[in-house]
Amino acid sequence: MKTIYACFCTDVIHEGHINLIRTAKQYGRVIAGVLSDAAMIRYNRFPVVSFEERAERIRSIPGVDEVVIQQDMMYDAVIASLHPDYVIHGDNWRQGPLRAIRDHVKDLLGKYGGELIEVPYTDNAQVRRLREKARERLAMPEYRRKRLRQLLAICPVVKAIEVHNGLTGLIAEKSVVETGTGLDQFDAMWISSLCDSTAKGKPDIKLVDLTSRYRTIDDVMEVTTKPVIFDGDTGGLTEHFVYTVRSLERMGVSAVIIEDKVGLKKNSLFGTQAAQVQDTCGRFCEKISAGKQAQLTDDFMIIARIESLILEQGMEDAMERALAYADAGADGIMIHSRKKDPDEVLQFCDLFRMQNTQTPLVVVPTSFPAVTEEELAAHGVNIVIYANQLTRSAFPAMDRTAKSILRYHRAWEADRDLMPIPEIITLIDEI
Ligand code: SPV
Ligand code: MG
Repeated sequence: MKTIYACFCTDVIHEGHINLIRTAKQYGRVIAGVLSDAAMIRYNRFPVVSFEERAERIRSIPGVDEVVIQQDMMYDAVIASLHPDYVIHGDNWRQGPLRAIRDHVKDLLGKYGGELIEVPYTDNAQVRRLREKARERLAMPEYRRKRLRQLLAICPVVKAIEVHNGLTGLIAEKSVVETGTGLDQFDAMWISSLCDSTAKGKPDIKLVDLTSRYRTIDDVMEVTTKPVIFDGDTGGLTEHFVYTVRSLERMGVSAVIIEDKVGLKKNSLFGTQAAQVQDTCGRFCEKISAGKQAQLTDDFMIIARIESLILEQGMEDAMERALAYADAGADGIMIHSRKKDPDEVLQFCDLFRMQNTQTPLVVVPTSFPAVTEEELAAHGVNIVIYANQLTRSAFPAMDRTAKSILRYHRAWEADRDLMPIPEIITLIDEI
C-alpha cells in the first residue's frame, strides 16, 4: 500500500481540505501532518485554536488514516521519517514565498522517486468567508490581548516593528519573506511615541495627547490582527496611569512600556543633550504596582523601561532598578541605550539573567542596528523592537519624490521609483 502525505496549517476545515483528502485517498494510505504552533505563526498566522484541537479537526476528516505533527514548515524531517510515496498540496503554493517550500519538497521527493501531487486550490466565497472569520476572531480584543504572552511562550525571540497608521499596520501584518529555512514575519507591532508624533508633524514630548494616541491604536487595530505593544512614555502621573492601563486593556493592547522619567519627556536618543529627570526607583515601583493592581485581566503586561544607561547613571543603577521593578510586579524589563554598539545592553542582560531568569527582557536596537536577533536572544532577550525604521525609510523616499517633482516640473523622473498605479489601487483588499 502506497502512502500519501498532506500537511495542514489551518484551524478551520472547509470543503477544500475535504476535497484534498478525497483525492489523496485514491493514492493510498493518507497521513496528515499538523503544523506546530511555532511553525504556523511564521508560515501563516497565529492559530485560533490549540494544537490538540487542530489535530482533532484534521483527524476527523473522512479518509485520514493517521495524524502526525510537522514541527518545521520545511518538510525535511517529516519526509525523512515517513518516506511517503506522494506529497499532496493545493496548487496555491506555486506562487509567492510559499514557492520555496514547494520547490524544496519536490527536491526531497525527487531524491527517492517520490511524487508531488498538486490539486486546484479551492477559493470560493464560502471558503473566503471562513478564512476571513478566523482572521476577524484574531483581531478581537480578548484574543489579541493575550497573544504577546502566548508568543513569548513559543518564540525564542518576539520581533515587533513600529507602526503609526493603518498602512504601516498592514506592512507589519502582511510582510513575509522566504529565508532559506522557511518563511518569516513580524510577531507584533510597536506604537512608538516618536513615530506617532512624527507622523503628525509634532515633537516627541507628549504633545500628542492620549486620546490621539488611542486613535492611532484603533486605526492600526482595525486592519491588523497582530498584538500591540504601546509606548506609554512615562505613564504620566500614577493617578492617570491606572486609567491608561484600563483603556489599553479594554482596547486589546497586549503591553504598555513605561519609562522611568518624570517631567517634560524628550526622546531618549537625545541622551544627556536634553535635560531629563529620572524618577526615583521607589516612586516608579509604586507606579508599576498601581498599574498592576488596576488591570483586570491576566493577559495585559506592564513593562518597565530603564533609562539609567541613557542618562549615564551606570550599570549598577540600571541593575538595581531592574530587580526592584521586577519585584514591584513589572511583566518585563526594557533596557535602553544610545551607544553605537550593543556591549552595555548585552552586559546588562547577562547580569540581569544571573539574578532573574524569568522576567522577559526587551531591547530596542536603534543605535546599534548591526546586532542580530539571535545574538540578543543568546543574552536572554525575549522581545526585539524595531522602533522607528518604517518612518525613517518612508520620510527620505517622500522627500526625494517631492524634490524631484519640484526640480523637473513634472513627475516623470520620480515615477520609476513609485509603486505602479495598478498596485496602489489594489493594495488594500476590499471585503
Ligand atoms: C519610541 O519609539 O518612541 C521610543 C524608543 O520610545 S526611542 O525613540 O529610542 O526612545
Ligand atoms: Mg517613545
